Amino acid sequence: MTTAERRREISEQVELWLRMYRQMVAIRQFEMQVNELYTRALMPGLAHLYIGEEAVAVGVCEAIERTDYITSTHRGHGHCLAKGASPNQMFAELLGKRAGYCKGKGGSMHIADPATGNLGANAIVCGSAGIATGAAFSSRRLGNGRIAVCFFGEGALGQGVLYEVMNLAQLFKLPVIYVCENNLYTEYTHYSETTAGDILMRATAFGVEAVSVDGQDVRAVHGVAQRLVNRARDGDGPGFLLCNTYRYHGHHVGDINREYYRSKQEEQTWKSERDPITNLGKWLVEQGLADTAVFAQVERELEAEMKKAVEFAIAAPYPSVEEVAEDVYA
Ligand SMILES: Cc1ncc(C[n+]2csc(CCOP(=O)(O)OP(=O)(O)O)c2C)c(N)n1
Repeated sequence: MTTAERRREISEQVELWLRMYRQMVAIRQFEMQVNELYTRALMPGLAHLYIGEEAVAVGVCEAIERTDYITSTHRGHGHCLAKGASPNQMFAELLGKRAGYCKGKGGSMHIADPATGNLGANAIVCGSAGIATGAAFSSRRLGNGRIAVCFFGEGALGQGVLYEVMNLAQLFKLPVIYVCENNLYTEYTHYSETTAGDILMRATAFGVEAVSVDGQDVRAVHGVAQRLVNRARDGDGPGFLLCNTYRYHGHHVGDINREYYRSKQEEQTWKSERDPITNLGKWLVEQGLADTAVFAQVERELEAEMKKAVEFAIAAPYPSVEEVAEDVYA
């Protein structure tokens, strides 16, 4: 490699890290606005915040193309944003407005965005494993080179469909990556009370390439995801990525008193020692690649952007009564 090529490679790397930093801040600022909307009773229903887990969606989505597919979960805002969804349309959907992704009829847990390859969130735990695997099957049949990423929480490890699809995916060498976000709790129960044995072995039993990564380290998530994505695209079959992470807020926005299932001390330790945004920032500064003023600026910009998107959604009209049954299939 020539010096010029090496320089270009380094500058592309730095660009990627700064982009990932920005994306994580965007997700956090979006979610902080969601919490605010809930607290001010402006949002119908509940939402499940992704704050604390940003490095997973961002690290993985930066390893795939816009044309690749993702499927998401009830805790899906981060996945949508990382794949390129518009905050205006997302907030509009959350507030039940016509400008939303599902014309206001789906809400937080049903956001889909075909333009960015997002096949949809799913309120059923593990509900999208079959959809992602089917998308990978169609990619293989059509030979279009696309891969599918299936995000799910560790609670989905208890669903049989996951093992049916991993079996088929490995037999057919499908280009699908199963991304398990282990944030330790399935609602209010620690995963060790519901999940026997070793999680990775559940995938390796089928011969699926399985890797565990620190889900608070976006560079690590991105690196491992890229390797699994490359081999899936090359026809080497599915991957399973276990991301060890943590949600800072409750299971949903209304889950305020959590001490009966986890301690304040535990929450504090994750926030102060393992925050994905702070730690990437620190590392960039230590490497001399950015200074703290840049981070403050990014935060200000994204806070303003998300507030503007909220204003857009609040001002947007509701769907009319005549269209209540339109686009509703079940
Ligand atoms: C099939 C099914 N069973 C139960 C529920 C109720 N439920 C909603 S979220 C949830 C916990 C999900 O935990 P996990 O998959 O670990 O995701 P996390 O909320 O931690 O991101 C449960 C049990 C559901 N939505 N679907």
